[in-house]
Amino acid sequence: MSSRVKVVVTGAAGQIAYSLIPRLVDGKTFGDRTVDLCLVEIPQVVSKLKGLVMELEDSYFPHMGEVTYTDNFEEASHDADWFLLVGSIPRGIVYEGKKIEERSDLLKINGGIFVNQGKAIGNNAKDNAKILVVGNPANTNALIGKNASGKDTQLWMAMTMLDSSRAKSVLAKKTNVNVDDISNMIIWGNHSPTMYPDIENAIVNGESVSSVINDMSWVENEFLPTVQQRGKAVIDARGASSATSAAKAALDTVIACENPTDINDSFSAAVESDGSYGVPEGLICGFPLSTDSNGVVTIKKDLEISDFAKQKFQVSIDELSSEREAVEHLMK
Ligand code: NAX
Repeated sequence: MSSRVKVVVTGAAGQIAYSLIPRLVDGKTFGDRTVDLCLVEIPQVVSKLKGLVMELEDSYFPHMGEVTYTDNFEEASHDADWFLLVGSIPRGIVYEGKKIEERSDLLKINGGIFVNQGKAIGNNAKDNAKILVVGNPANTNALIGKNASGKDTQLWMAMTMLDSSRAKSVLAKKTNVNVDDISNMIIWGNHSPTMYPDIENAIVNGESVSSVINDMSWVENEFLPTVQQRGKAVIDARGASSATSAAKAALDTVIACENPTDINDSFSAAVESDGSYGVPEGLICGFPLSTDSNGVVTIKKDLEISDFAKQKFQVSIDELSSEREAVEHLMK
């Protein structure tokens, strides 16, 4: 493994990035490696990044390497190892006079960005680059980007780690344990309210969480809606979408991809379906993932899914298929 890693972050002047960027260079996410940062913004706000770079310089990060900023993604993408694609228009803001609440509006506005970014990554980044799409609609943005990249050796992911962390938090409270005692918390499907957080495969101190809780009515009426609607609940409460928790989840995804996964555990992100678990090939879908000692990330295949879970998961698969249809014109 090289002693340096180059990380490109888009949406670098946004609220998630403000929490995310310093922690990329704090020596925890990439360990002892020197982290070169390339921060990307749209032309209207790129100059603000001067202030962020000043703050980074003032923060004393011994693992921080070269830090640059630009509004030219193509230029930024050269030889990069990691891309954290945060930049997009979030739900809840007013854009051209309309409050953006619907996924269809987000798809329209954000989809186009990912064609150009995908092409640049395919042409210029490292062959084994890893790309985490955070900007919503994350799964379909990743689908568009991956398709445009034309390179299968790079790993495209959409972030579902925040959903998994939210689910762990609810289950830890319910079973009166620490969040760290909950493992194998899988988010199947889309990063949207149709996602299926899988309580039956989740484990608390070696036992299935659903058998410890043993209350399917609580699962249906409390657990699932709480996790599925948490993003909206945060927007309603703070008047802005989740930021510091989203940043932490992005860092946790990077760490999960950079370090081998425990044999009894998995981590959550959406990746391209190879047909596993009956998901149509090519969809970027939330699966249980595992990283090996060479940093190769694969879908864990040996998990049982109950009929209850299959039914819920199918709703999310159908949503992903219809999102793919909606962006077919961007997939040429
Ligand atoms: P902000 O509006 O604070 O920041 C977004 C930034 O992206 C802005 O500064 C904007 O100028 C920049 N940007 C837009 N287009 C760009 C482009 N083409 N290249 C570079 N930069 C670009 O939003 P923030 O709260 O940081 O959220 C960012 C995205 O994360 C949103 O799409 C949001 O919906 C999504 N989220 C995804 C989550 C997930 O779990 N996958 C959870 C949190 C969040 O809702």
